[in-house]
Amino acid sequence: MRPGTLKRVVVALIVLAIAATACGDDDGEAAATTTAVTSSSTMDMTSSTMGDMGNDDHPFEWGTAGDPANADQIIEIAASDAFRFDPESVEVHVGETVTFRVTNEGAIRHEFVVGTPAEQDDHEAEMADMGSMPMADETNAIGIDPGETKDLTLTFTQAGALRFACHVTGHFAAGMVGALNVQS
Ligand SMILES: [Cu+2]
Repeated sequence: MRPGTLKRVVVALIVLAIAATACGDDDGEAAATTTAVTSSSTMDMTSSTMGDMGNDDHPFEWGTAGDPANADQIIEIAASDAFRFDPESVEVHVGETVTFRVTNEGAIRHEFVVGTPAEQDDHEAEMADMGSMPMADETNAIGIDPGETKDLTLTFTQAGALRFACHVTGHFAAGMVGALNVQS
């Protein structure tokens, strides 16, 4: 057994033990699992990257998950292989619950991620670190397969200039980003 192997096995066992006790819904336990995973020497990720990814149960400064049954409006958006959304700009209001109904009209996978310009830049950097691994759906993000239509419902709590963007490798850089203006 090489010197590093035992440590790796021990870390793996700790990760398994913590994962087994985590129920999934509890934020604290989920965070503990994330921390344990990032301490493994077999993972080439920084803890800050994983920490940012574990926030899917938390509200954002600009909004939170919305109840589709209480949506004030449904906004239909098409994603295309030309790396564009149609429409490229939408407006909503503070206090509104909005369902974004996103249709992937292309032949490749796209994403619909809502956030501030800074959050979009951070997300793009994270995705670049992770290669082409598809992201899991989160409060503010969905992945849409070719031909699929998928809903994302958000309640907006703060006015501001948000963006919706696709972070499949190369798409954001190619301009697959739109404006989401939250009016007061
Ligand atoms: Cu895309």
